[in-house]
Amino acid sequence: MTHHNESDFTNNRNPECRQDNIYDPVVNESRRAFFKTTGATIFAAPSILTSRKSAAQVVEPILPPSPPTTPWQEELPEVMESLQQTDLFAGPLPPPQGTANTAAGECGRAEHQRWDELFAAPVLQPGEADLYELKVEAVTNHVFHPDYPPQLVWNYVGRTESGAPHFNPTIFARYGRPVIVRLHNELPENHGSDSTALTGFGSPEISMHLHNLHVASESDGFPGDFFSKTKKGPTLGAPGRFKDHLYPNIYAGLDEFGGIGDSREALGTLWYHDHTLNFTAPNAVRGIAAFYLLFDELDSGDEHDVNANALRLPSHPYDYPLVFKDLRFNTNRIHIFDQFNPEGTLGDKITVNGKIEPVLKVARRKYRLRLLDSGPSRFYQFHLVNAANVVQRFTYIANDGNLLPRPLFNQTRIRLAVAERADIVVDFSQYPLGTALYLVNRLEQDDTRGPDDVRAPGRRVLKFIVDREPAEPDVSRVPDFLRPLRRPTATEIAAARVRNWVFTRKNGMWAINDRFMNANSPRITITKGSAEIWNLNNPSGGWSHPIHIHLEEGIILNKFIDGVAVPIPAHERGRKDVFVLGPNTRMRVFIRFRDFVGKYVMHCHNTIHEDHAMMVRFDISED
Ligand SMILES: [Cu+2]
Repeated sequence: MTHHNESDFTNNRNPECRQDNIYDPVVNESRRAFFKTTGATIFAAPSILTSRKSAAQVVEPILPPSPPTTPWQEELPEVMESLQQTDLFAGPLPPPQGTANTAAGECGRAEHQRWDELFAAPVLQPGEADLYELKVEAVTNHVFHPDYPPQLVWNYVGRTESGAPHFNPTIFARYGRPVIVRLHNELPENHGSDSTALTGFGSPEISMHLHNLHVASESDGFPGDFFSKTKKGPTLGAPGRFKDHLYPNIYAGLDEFGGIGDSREALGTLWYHDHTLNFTAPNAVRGIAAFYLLFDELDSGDEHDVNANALRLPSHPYDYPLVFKDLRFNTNRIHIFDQFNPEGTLGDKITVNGKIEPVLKVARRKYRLRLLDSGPSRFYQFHLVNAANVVQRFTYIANDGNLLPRPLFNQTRIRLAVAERADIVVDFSQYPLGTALYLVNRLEQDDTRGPDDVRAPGRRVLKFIVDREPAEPDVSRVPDFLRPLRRPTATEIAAARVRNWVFTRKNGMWAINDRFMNANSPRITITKGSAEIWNLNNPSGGWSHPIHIHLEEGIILNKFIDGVAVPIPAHERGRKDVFVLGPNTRMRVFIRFRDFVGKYVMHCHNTIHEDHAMMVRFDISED
């Protein structure tokens, strides 16, 4: 096999490429200083390595393993509460408006697109939207595990009904009903002044991305739109204490279909996380990430729904999101992360909803479990096993944000790359009370570049205990058809513009088409309403890149490994927002760019690759 692209890149000394590197002076003085002092090493690195596990590779420093923990000490809550709304008409700040309210302390975002279609006046009127308030805060007493001391995390913090803090709350939303989230940045401004400490990682400026909502650019959490009270990203008008995000909850296809768009484009399992330029990995691994679940007439979130169209999948509280994150702890049992190393820090402790080796007690009935790999860079292959490690079966109903056209019954494994999601339905009614089951990860991975082999029995990351009969009969179901899929026609495919995107290692960092991220100007501009075919190509044998495209989902038309067409796995045959490029893999993806204009990004969602420049800005324009 050849690696001509990477060889070409090695020899490329075009100075313009270097100017494209992302280390914007406005970002962070300490990080800039770091790259200034070590820049020679990084940019002159002579060896571009194309095969894994080569002795010549520069890899992350060898860290001792995280201190041991005794498993199954803590229980996850049996009910995952949703975030309470906040009455933004009653608070000290003025209500949301279309134009950024910089006089009231809002950062200088662009004007909300389509505001006049959604609302009656330039300032929101009562009852027009669901309103939420979140503060990003430093939380100093988080417990990952009882064997580890309480310690610092950063979270989205809302309030419960009683006024108690609600950490990384799940937001429930519904198509046709806009949501406005008022996001406050209350992180300590002087955080990270000790830039060399592995425990001082993270940058206290934030940009909130709701992955992968069909949303206007100014509410998308563009990486260059980060803000704090005194600092701002290069693409934002002014710093501020807060920012209003408008989530219209319309389906893609608004311009084409009218109403609230095309219901075939519905999304279900979304998550919001920090997306600050250069600092997504440290900020998200620090804990700034949570779920946003979106419902509509089909996926109505009510298993008792009498509407004949309703799917009646298992619903709250038996609809339960689970987020996985790999963390590394030092000998003092404190979470560490190396935000300066382009190899990042591979975690060896897998947290589930912020806890190491927790227990979830379940009733004897069906559950919808929504699994999310939030990175920073570990891939998983999950199996559900019993105490004797015998693999159990379940039904796979949704990949990424989307219900599959038809459920995949009798599944035994879930493979997840960073940012991928899988919704599965597990029927716990087949087990006697007292049964213990485990979610195990069988995918080996020993660096941040990508996964290795599958090995049984794997590592247990979550324990289920079937501990009670359901309070009422289980009326939920998994119908044979879930949501129809709009496939592109042959005419649309033939008419689509084709673009090639090549994802490679470059000078010790990560590039797209030989260039690094530049937040300040678009690499390409696309006309709103057009459709394109994107060739996503990972010519390396050494790395895996889960590629995420903002705003729109795509449909994989073809997949090639080593240039040979391979079947597209069943779970990748619906819509996708993460395209998992394994080694020597290329995909042709059909995408429509609809309804909104402005700046967006495509990037590797191995957040370490992303932060080290494997990201591209694309703009959508009116014509
Ligand atoms: Cu990558």
